[in-house]
Amino acid sequence: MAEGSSENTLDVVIVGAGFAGMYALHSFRGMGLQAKVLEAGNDVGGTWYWNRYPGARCDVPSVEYSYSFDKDLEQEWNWTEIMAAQPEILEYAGHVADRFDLRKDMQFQTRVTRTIFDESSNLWQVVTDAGKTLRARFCVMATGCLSVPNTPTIAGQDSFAGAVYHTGNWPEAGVDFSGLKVGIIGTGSSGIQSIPVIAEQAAHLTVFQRTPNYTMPAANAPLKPEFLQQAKENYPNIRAEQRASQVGIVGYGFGFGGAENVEPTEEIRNTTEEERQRLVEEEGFLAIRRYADVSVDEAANELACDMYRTQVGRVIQDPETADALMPRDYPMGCKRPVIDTNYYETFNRANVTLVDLRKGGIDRITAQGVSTAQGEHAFDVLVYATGFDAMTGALGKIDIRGRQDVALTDYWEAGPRTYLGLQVAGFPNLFTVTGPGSPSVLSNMIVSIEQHIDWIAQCIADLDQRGAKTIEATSAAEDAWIAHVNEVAENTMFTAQSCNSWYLGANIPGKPRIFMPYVGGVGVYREKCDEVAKNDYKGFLLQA
Ligand code: FAD
Ligand code: N01
Repeated sequence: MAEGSSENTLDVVIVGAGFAGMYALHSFRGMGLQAKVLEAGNDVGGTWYWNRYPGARCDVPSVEYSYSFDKDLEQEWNWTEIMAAQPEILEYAGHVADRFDLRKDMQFQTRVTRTIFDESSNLWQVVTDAGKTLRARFCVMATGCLSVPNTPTIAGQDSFAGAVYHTGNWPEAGVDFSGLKVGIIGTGSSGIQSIPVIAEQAAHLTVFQRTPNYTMPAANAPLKPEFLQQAKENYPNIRAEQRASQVGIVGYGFGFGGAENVEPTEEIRNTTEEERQRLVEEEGFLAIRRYADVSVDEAANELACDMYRTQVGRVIQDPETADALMPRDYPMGCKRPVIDTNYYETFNRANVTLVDLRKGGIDRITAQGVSTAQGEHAFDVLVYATGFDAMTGALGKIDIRGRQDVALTDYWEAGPRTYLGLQVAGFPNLFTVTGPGSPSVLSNMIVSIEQHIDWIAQCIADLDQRGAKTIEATSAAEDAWIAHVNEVAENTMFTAQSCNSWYLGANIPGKPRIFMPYVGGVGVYREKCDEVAKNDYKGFLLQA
């Protein structure tokens, strides 16, 4: 249908069919609203649909990384591992879609390219890559925080003769690495999860590492049936605790075969060198978990980093490789925490080579492989594990126009501006699920997704009840919220001078250096959002 021609006006268009879009559709339909989901992929699942790389897995206990909105769903789904692998999570998403008949209001293989707020009708016009336009009172961006893979620009990259993959856009059919020589660029979470699994299959794996990471052993294991049963019986308490917690995780499950959930209570500054060394020998990396000051004090953090490097040296047999794998010059905890299965052990394998790009970076990609200042590396397959244009990437790819045709990308030129991470001034009736300025990626995201969708659903119900047509954040409320978001992030490891994380946009050349998520905590944030709603949507302008 051509732009401008009419189709029934919907109440809500939802962009994205990940966990956010799925729950949004279920909620809005349940309120009697006409809602439709547009999704670029072929099916539901979002992150878990796209990230099918070997080793992809959740790092939140399965019983906690799951929807809470339906008690029967909670009881009928049986997680098999403490932390579920990608296929199981995708199966869960599919099960939810079937159970609530979600696909009938979803349109797949449809990318939203533009959304324009029409001030005369107070409707959003949502334009797809097929040139069709849908109209809706509300537009909910459930486009994901980690849904735009980042492939760095490297000279010659189109000349590589073999197959090229990105962990964030893995083929549905999978990849068989048997007998192949593989090169992988990147040692973030995706690299750290996939490297051990690819190494087991490939003839040879060359790892190109620019920055060594801090990663803790995952200690994943099958879920014991009696534990799962206990969790099911205890779900009301688990959910209540999650919602009131800092990051939406209560650690349920880590004591049942996985690493025990240790509350950091000790001060590393009060320890001696001998004591720290003894603990590393006894407990390895996990010894560090007991110290509370590591996350708030850079000097304390550096002591923990020393313990960490000692343990890397204990695990890695070759001293040069060990040295290359030791993170230096930035604090532990400034980036998204990583947990792994056999990551360091993998570098003791004869078929794995580590290329430390700190000793000479990538010059170019050639037909045969990668050419670095240290020499040539040839392989059959190249894998980019180079991350995402996080938090703002998916929104930035859509031409979003608010009042007076202002483009969101222009409004956000100096960094994202939101009120509560939910709305942007000048963009009425547009909601960003887990947007910048909310706990989002610092939390168990299903908890944060449910909280946002519940809030948006209640907001729409309240607007309808009052006969209000539009809701939009005021600039003053937005300014005050941004100031608060910045204030709570100050003096944390996240904003340390030496930190270069995707939370700060530092992985994307030219992206403004702004700490994007809200570090105040899931529980505190929920209270703030509820308070705003209760106080007549304080900080929002409602118009009839
Ligand atoms: P997504 O799942 O990203 O879904 C967004 C969807 O929107 C995508 O399907 C995308 O195709 C679609 N979309 C985007 N733009 C458009 C457009 N213009 N038009 C149409 N469709 C569009 N979080 C945790 O809490 N715990 C974890 O352990 C964890 N592990 C992770 C592991 C990996 C490998 C990754 C990449 C992320 C992980 N996350 C984890 C974060 C994860 O993204 C969230 O937990 C959650 O799945 C996000 O759901 P979502 O629906 O908000 O977004
Ligand atoms: O991406 P990343 P990711 N040359 O940005 C390197 C979630 N997730 O996909 O650090 C050479 O962390 C880059 O190097 P450097 C989770 O939230 C969760 O791994 O910039 N190297 C880095 O090593 C996570 O944080 C799980 O120096 C280049 C890597 O690529 C987020 O997704 C699993 C380069 C990118 O690391 C993103 O993780 C997977 C270049 N030009 C993902 N450009 C769980 O376990 C980039 N790199 C829950």
